[in-house]
Amino acid sequence: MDHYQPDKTDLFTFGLWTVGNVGRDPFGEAVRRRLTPSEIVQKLAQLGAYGVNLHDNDLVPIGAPLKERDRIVAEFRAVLDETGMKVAMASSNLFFHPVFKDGAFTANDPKVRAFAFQKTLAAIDLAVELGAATFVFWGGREGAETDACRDPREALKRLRAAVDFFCEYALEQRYPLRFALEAKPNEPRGDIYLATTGHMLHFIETLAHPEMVGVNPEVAHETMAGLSFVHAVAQAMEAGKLFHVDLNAQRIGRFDQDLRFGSEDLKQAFLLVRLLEGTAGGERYSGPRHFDAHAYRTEDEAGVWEFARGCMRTYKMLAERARAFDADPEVRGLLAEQLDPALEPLLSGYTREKAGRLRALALDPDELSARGLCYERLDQLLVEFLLGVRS
Ligand code: DIG
Ligand code: MN
Ligand code: MN
Repeated sequence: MDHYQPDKTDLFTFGLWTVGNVGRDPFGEAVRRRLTPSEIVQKLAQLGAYGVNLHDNDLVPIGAPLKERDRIVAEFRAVLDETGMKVAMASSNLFFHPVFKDGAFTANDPKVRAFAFQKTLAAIDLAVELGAATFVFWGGREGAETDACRDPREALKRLRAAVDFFCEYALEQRYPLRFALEAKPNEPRGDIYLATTGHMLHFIETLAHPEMVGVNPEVAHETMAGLSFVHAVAQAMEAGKLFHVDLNAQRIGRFDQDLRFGSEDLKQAFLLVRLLEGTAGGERYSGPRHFDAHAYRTEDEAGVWEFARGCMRTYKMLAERARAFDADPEVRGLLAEQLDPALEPLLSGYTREKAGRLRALALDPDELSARGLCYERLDQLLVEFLLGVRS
């Protein structure tokens, strides 16, 4: 019995652009043929995925006449129905066409911004028609190479105006849709506005409808910025804003590699899955596990499906390891020792009485500092569970 064979209950999703990646990069042409959306849906269904995600133009070519658009969508929906696959998330491609070379919502030319609004209205309609619950904004072109081109404060105002506009549109249309903002520090722009998930969490609080907007953090993007992805996701979860998540792998100090999930920093991938699955006792993330990643350029089509299988299997293996780790008596014992519940009530919710009791406590910093925390033993246990030498 293969315990790591995924099924729809795992909620694994892939963007059409991920397994559909043809291996083109800035220094080389495509190495694989383009798969059709129907082929992708059928193959992912066979592998045990729950659904797919798409940008408007992953399915409908930009500028396609309405009749052609409707035919393509009808054909796609038929394959979704035939396979039981869902469209979990959708987005608008506001980064590929040259018109967006100075940005989409933040471009200086209002006609370009108007085109981005027009395109996004249609993409939101498509998302709802396909049953997506989440619409992602990834502002790949919302940035600058020279900040002489516009005041970054103006760019933020334009971004806020756009997100507020589309929240109002969804409300007026009574669309059952939430929006998720995806941060990235740079690439393709020299610097991208709202560079990290932390920036996005603040920005959301400045919006007209913050309750409709969350974040879609991506492993590679926070790692590119040299940040802890686990901390970014934890902050989003604690704020009730983890509306979606992009899973992949990344080596720090490199371009956005979008590698197979778990193929680089296994310890951080373990800690991320432990956080998402809630095996240590905290809230469990209930949304789709989206692999925004692609196969190595070295791979043929068989290699692409190995890539997809590997993303899902590694996630399931890490989830099983995290469950074992957090169920281990020695691990639980070590974590319990850290929590002295007696003083907790004093350490929040100011009252004059609490302040008085805190002042009266006899606390010897030298004595406190002498205590060892046993984190070496705890982390060694993590490593041994991760390596499978403890179960
Ligand atoms: C890049 O990481 C971005 C785009 O691929 C897409 O808009 C978004 C959705 O996952 N991720
Ligand atoms: Mn990426
Ligand atoms: Mn992404």
